[in-house]
Amino acid sequence: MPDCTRRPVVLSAAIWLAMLVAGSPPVHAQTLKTVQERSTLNCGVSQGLLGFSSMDDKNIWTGFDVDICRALAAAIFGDPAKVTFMPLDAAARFTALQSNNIDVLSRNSTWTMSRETSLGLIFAGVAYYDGQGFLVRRESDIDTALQLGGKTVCTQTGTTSELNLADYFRSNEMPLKIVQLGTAEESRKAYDDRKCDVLTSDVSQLYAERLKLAAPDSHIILPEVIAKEPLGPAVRQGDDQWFNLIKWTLYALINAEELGVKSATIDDALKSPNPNIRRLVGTEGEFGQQLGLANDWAARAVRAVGNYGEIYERNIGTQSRLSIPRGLNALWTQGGIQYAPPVR
Ligand SMILES: N[C@@H](CCC(=O)N[C@@H](CS)C(=O)NCC(=O)O)C(=O)O
Repeated sequence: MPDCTRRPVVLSAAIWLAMLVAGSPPVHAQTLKTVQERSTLNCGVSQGLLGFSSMDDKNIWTGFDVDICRALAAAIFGDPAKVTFMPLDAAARFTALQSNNIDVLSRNSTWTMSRETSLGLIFAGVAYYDGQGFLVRRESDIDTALQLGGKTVCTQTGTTSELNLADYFRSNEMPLKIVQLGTAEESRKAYDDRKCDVLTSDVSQLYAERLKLAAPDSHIILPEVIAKEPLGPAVRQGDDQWFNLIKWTLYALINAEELGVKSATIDDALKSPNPNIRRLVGTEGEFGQQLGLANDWAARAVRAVGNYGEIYERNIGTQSRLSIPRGLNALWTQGGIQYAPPVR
């Protein structure tokens, strides 16, 4: 089964070779310049995934993935509003990046080897360590994934979820009936309408989708996590400046949490004598300039959306309806694995 139905264009060796022979940088280099000239960042997001990217009742995009886009806009322009959100389904997301329709993809996308080695894309880091799980009806009396043999499972086309699902059933020698749907909404509806016994996707999404079911409390997430799903922003290969900008803005948000730099206290941080904080907020060194930005690039991002922990708690953590525990996404200093290299 291919990774996507509408298959993203695999850049052929011939195209790469032609680029090299011509001695010119790939056509998609200098993304920052294009973004600055356009005065808005084109950010690919999901079409409607509570907590990650969805429109609120005032038609404003909100969510964890959305805030990464806003942090980038704040870092680039000093204005978190300079983002154009481009909602994409799973199958269309990588093609949108390849064809320059978006500058960055911030859409619950799993970092896998083939998405880098065959699609010409590169992941800038892990914004959210996720895993794949299963949602079932409480009344089914199923309490482990090993009882799922012969059940009908709903999943979304063009995702890692459909591939891992097949692997898991095959390796446990369980018969499987799959119902493949095009969007998250269709999957949820099919499950709610009992067209399938099980819904599978990234666990974070199961939390989000459960809230939208007719009777959320009548469904449980099984304890098994059957695959690693490291989610993060992706860009095109061949533009290292842009790649660094996305990567270091994400790391800046994580480092800000570690250093206790928050949106409400950013003005204090700008006066801090702590060298780690000074480098992060740009009162020492020229780290922003080296990215092609202003030296207070990270301070702008944190002022606009908060540090990593603030973004997490507001959208998907304890202050949100999803209430997903930090778990693996806690900082390495707090028992998790979120760990950003230093700004120095
Ligand atoms: N992380 C996985 C799954 C991503 C994915 O697209 N999942 C579906 C739900 S099963 C989704 O989020 N859909 C949102 C949408 O269609 O807007 C991947 O990168 O393939």
